[in-house]
Amino acid sequence: MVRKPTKEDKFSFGLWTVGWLAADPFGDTTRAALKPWEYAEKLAELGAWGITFHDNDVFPFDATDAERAEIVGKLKDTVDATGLTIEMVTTNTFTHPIFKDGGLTNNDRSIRRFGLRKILRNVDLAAELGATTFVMWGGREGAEYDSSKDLGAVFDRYKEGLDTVAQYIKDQGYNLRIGLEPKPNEPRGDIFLPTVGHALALIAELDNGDIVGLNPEVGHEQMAGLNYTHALAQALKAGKLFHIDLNGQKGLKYDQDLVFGHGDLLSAFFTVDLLVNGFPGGGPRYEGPVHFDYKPSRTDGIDGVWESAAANMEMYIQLAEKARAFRADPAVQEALKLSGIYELSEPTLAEGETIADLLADRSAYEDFDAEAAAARDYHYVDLYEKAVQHLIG
Ligand code: GLO
Ligand code: NI
Ligand code: NI
Ligand code: NI
Repeated sequence: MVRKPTKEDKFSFGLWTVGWLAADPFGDTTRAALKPWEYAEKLAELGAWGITFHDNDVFPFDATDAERAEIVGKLKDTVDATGLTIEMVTTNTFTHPIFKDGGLTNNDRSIRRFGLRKILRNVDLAAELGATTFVMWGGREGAEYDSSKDLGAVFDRYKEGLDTVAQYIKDQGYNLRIGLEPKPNEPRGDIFLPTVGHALALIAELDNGDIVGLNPEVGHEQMAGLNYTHALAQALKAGKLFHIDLNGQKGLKYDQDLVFGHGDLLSAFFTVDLLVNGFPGGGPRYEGPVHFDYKPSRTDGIDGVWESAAANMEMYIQLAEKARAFRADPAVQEALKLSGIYELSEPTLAEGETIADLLADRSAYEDFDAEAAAARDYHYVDLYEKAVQHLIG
């Protein structure tokens, strides 16, 4: 039996996850819609701590101010009554046909201005509801044809858009940070900012990059054939891991949004290992919410929605326990030493050593026995096997 989640676990879910009605490009919806607050209520019952949403998960695109206020009020009442936290708010700039060529990078300036206004309006709402992260997934910022865009102007407009939103947050004095969510493709043939690395590079060029970081998603990095845990590590070291989207993906295909751990389980184990244990040599830790961005299977009904929501949390709890046991195991600690894991924390040049000192150190090169060093056995397979044993044992 896996223990029940508590608020201390800081599990949160997008309302669009459990709220996905399972329409796909080839088929109609397979489930009926509940009200936003009904999803929230049930998530709280299952042990979630927080919820997140797009503006249009809660109220329609064309809602009047009065309708918007009424619906948001109802959700807020449920959130308060259940003790949930609205930790992140995000904007839908992808569903309505106006955004078919993107919001911030649309070729049509009037649509870029409309997109910005929709985002800023939602920044106000995020702040009002106490959210601390504002995710921006540029799903429609992309192209199918290389001739569709002035690719130079694309990055000027992307930066202008992000800087404008970040500047507005600062001007208003909101306690909000922006989390960019990279994705390589789907719904566009190619999406700009396809990976965590691309996003980090763009953030470094922003005027207001200090409050812009990342919201990396498991499946998105894996759709690019990349290692999610490595992406988290680099974002962490850059001080940019503001938020996470956990889910599951099986290889290079469409965005599956499976339950966390139901894709590459070993990769999920090492992701949780990094999140709960940090780097072996110390350093920045992720302290944010454990946020799930998955889709309940199209073949499940409403009971399956709740089973799958619970499965995400169960998976994380189990992997966290196993990852802690793995690091605490004396045999593993021995193996870590044998593999040289802790040696990597030692700077390659000694403290105060100059490049001239390095060049003068004959033991580092002239007298160095490269053949002997090359013969070192790192025992990485045995170390990995110990992790596998902890995972399945
Ligand atoms: C789609 C994305 C999407 C974002 C959401 C939050 O693949 O994962 O669900 O996470 O729009 O901004
Ligand atoms: Ni996604
Ligand atoms: Ni996904
Ligand atoms: Ni996501």
